[in-house]
Amino acid sequence: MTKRALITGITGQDGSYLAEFLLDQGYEIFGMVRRSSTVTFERIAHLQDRITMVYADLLDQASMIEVLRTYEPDEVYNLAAQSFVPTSFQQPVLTGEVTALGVTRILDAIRLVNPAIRFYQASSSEMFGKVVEVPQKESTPFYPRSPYGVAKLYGHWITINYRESYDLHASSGILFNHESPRRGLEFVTRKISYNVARIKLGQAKELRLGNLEAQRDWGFAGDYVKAMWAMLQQDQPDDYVVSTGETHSVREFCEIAFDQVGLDWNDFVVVDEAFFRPAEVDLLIGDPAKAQDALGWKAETSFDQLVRMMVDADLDYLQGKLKGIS
Ligand code: NAP
Ligand code: G4F
Repeated sequence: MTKRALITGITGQDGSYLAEFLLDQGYEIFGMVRRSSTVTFERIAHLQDRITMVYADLLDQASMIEVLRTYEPDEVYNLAAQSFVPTSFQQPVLTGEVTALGVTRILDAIRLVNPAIRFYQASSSEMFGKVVEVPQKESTPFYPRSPYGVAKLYGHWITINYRESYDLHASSGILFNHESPRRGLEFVTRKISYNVARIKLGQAKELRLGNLEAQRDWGFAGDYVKAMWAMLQQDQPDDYVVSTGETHSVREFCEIAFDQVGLDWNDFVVVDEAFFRPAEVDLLIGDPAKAQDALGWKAETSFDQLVRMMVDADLDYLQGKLKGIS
């Protein structure tokens, strides 16, 4: 029988890759979108005729109960969130409502409508924050450093709580940073690749960034959505770190990105205090051993490939050869 999946956050980076992957697996896809005065479907424009769009909002529990009743999914992937760390410092309450309490709203909707639905929660390496162990694994204690990280930690624990209290098949993927040509323009990787392309094409003269020494375990989003799916195919729900096992600095990202277009990053990058955060996460590096052993999952795209892919895609995008990534 055809499996039915509901994806919240389908208009986001991960939602678009997960929808592609699940369609390839033969799923029927319901994409949860919120009302907007402009169209937000750019990342999924190429899939729109193969997806059923359903209107609901993580802030509105009744809308989610209605969606579950009407479309009867077998699996729910909760990717929706206020996901940008700096915005979480500016809008901490909204971030808590969406990114933290939104998870309870959807879990409770599942409990009420059909507890047999399998649930994926998009947890985050931001929960490790000021890391107390290197590398970070499933058992590493959490120490979030932003309202976003705190909200994700709530979402993580409420998922575990509903699993233990109501026997839901609810799993969390503790995903480390993952990027792609479809990454939002405000995140550092895409900000770099997009502006490198603009500089190469003569559309910009400099690139203003914050902390160049921050280190992240960066992978490719297209690889990571496969781990989400694999978690829901297991007999038992669980939590998994999903990462490459390597870490690189923002500076290294710049070096490779400018190298891809034959330029020296030192000539264009300007450090600007405006992009520093009230509290920083200095170093993230995940240990993906559990995901590798239990799910058979492994990151397939190297850091170098990722950076160069993003720069090339932005060059194409700015020259009108590629759509759907802004
Ligand atoms: P993203 O591109 O920012 O997408 C976020 C999605 O959430 C968008 O579709 C957005 O819809 C939707 N959304 C926001 N508020 C909503 C609300 N109130 N009701 C319904 N939908 C709402 O994020 P992403 O990079 O794809 O990440 C997917 C998930 O993984 C997020 O939960 C993120 O926090 C988490 N995560 C991401 C990473 C990473 O490195 N990418 C790592 C760990 C965890 P609109 O298009 O309408 O704004
Ligand atoms: O790209 P970022 O904004 O991502 P961040 O804060 O690591 O969060 C992302 O990854 C999390 C997983 O760990 C997700 F849960 C979350 O939703 C999001 O997807 O910043 C990365 C690093 C930071 O240390 C930041 O201080 O880059 C540094 N940075 C330096 N200059 C900058 C800039 N970040 C941004 N956004 N813009 C800059 O100009």
